[in-house]
Amino acid sequence: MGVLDRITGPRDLRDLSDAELDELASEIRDFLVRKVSRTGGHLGPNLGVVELTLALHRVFDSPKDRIVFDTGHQAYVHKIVTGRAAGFDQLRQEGGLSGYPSRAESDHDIVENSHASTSLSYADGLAKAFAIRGEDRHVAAVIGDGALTGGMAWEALNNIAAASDRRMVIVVNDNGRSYTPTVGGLANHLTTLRTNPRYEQVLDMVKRRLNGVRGVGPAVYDALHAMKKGMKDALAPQGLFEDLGLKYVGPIDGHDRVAVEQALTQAKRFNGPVIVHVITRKGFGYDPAERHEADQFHGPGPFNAETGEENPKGQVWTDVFADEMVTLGAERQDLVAITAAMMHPVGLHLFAAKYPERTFDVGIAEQHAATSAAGLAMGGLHPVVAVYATFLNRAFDQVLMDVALHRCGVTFVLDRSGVTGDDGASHNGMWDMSILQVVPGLRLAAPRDATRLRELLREALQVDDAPTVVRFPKGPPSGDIETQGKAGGCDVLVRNGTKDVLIVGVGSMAVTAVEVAERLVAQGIGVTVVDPRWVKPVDPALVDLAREHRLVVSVEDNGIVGGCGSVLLQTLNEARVETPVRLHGIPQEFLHHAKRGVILEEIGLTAQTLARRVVEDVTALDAGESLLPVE
Ligand SMILES: Cc1ncc(C[n+]2csc(CCOP(=O)(O)OP(=O)(O)O)c2C)c(N)n1
Repeated sequence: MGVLDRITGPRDLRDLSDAELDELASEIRDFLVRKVSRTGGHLGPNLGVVELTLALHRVFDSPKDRIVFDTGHQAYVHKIVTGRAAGFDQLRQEGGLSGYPSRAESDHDIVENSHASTSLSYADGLAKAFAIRGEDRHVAAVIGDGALTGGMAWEALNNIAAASDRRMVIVVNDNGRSYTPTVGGLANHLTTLRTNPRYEQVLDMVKRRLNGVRGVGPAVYDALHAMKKGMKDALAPQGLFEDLGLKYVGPIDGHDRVAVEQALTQAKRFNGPVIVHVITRKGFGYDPAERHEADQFHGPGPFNAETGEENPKGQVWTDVFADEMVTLGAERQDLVAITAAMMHPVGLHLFAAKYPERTFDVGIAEQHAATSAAGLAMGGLHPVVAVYATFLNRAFDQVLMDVALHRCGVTFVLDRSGVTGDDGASHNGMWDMSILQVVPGLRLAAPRDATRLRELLREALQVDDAPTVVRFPKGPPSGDIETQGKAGGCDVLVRNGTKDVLIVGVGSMAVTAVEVAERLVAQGIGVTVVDPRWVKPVDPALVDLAREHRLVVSVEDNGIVGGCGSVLLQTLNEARVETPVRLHGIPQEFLHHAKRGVILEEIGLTAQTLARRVVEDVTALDAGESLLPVE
C-alpha cells in the first residue's frame, strides 16, 4: 500500500514524515500521468504544483480556510488530497470528476469558473466577508503568471493592496508559461525577480573580494551567504509588488516543499496581504511534458504514458483556419493577428512563424485584445482576433463600444463555439450568437464546412467598416456539403418535394439539418434546407422562403435565448409572416461536463431527435392544430 492510498483528506498529510511526503509527491506524479493519459486533461500544470499543493494543505486548514485556484485547471492534486483520487478513472467523463474544482464534488472547492484571472477578486471578497463576520479564517489564492496578465487580477491587486490589514496569501505560481511562454512587461518583471543578474553579480563580487583576504574571507563570506535573503531584498527589484503596498516573499523553489511550507507559514502569520512568489516547472517530473515545446502538456488528449505520444486527432476546424490565415497573410500585407495567450490552440502559430512582426500575443487579455485591435484598424490594418468563443464574453463591451461604435474593421474568429463538452459549463461556446446579436453593424458568419470557413473568412476580411465574426465548433469539420442553389446570400442545400418544412441550419448544424431532411423525405414530407452562411444580419431571402413554407425550423448550436432562431422569429414577426417557427438550440442552462457527442444527444441536437420533433409538428399541422405557443 502506497502513501497515496492512505490519504483520505488534507488532515492525513499533517502526520506524514518528510520521507513519506517525498514518496507521496512521486506517487501523485505517477498517478497523474497514468490517469490523464487515458482521459486527457490538464497534465503539465498539475505536475508543476504537486509540492505547492501539499504545502498549501499542510499550512492551511481547508475548508475552514479557503484555497482559491485561479482558472482551476491546476486543481487535480488538490482533488487527490481531498479524497477524490478514486474518481480519476472518470475524469471529465459524464457523471465523473470535473476537470475543474466543483462545489458539487467537495466542500474544499469554492470557485469553479475556469475563465482566468478571477481568483484575486474572489479572494478579496472572501477576506472581506470573513473580516466583517469576525471569522478567524484565512484565504489563499493561487494564480499563475499567465493568469496574472489578465486585467481583472490587477483590478483586484489594486484593491487588495489598499487594505493593508486584511489577511490574504496570494501565491504566484510562476512557471514562466501560459501555454507558450508568458509574454509582456509583467512576465519580464517576474523573470527579473527570478534570475536577477545584479544580485548574482554582487554576490559573486563579494565572494571574490572576501576570498582574497586570507583568514577572514571564507568565514565572512559564509556569514554574508546566510544573509542572502537580506541581500536579495536589498538588491532584487521586487518593486512592483512592494510599491503597491504588498508584502513580497520569494522567489521560492516551488519543488522544495519544505521551503514552500516555510514561506506560506510566514505569510499566513502576517496580518495583511502577502505575495508568495513560487517558481515551478510546468510538466515537472515527466520527461515528455518537460520537453514538449508547444505547451509542456498543458492539456493533452489521451496519450501513450510510456512515450508521451498523443493519439492522432485528424484535421480539425482550427487546422483549416490556421492554414487559410497563412495564405491570406501572403495576399494581404495589412493582415495582423492577435491571440490572448493561446497561439497554438487557436491555430495562429503557423501565421506567427511566417509573419512574426504581424502577430501579437497579448496575454490573457481578451478585453485589451479587442480594443487594441480597434486601434490597429484605426491605424490602417485589418486585425484578426482569434479566441475561443467562450472567452469573447470577457470582451463584450470592447466589441460593442470600442470596435463597433467606431466602425472598425476587425474580424473576430471564434473557435470552440457551440458545445465543447468535457471542460464543462464555463467552456461551452454557447453565448456568442446571443450577445453579439445586439451589436449594431456587426456581421456574423457561421461556416458549415471547411470550404465555407475559407470563403467566409475571406469575405469577413473584405469588411473594413464594421466588426465581423466567424465562428466554428470544436473538433473535425464534416465533409463538404455542396450547394444546390442560392436564395439571396443563403446556400440552398436541399430542395425536395412540396414546400412543407424550411430548415435553417446555422453553421455546422446545417450538416445535421441535411440529415434531418433525409429522414423527413423518407416520410413523404417536403423539405428545403438552407445555410444562411452570414447569420447576422438576417438575410431577407429567408423571409420570402419562410412565407412559402408551412413550417420554419431553425437549428443552431448556441443558447436558445436570443440566438439566431429567435432573431429570425422576430424578423418574420415584423414582416407579418404567419408561418409557425420552431427554434432548436442549446437549452439556456449551465451544462454538465461530458463528451460533446453525449451532450448533443442529451439536448436533442441530433438528426434523429430533430427529425422526430419536426414530424410531430407536421403531423399536428396536418391535423389542423396550432403550434403556438412557440417553444
Ligand atoms: C479568460 C480566459 N482566457 C483564456 C483562457 C485559456 N487558458 C487556460 S489556462 C491558460 C494559461 C494559464 O497560464 P497560468 O495561469 O500561468 O497557469 P499554468 O497553466 O501555467 O499553470 C489559458 C490561456 C482562460 N482559461 N480564461
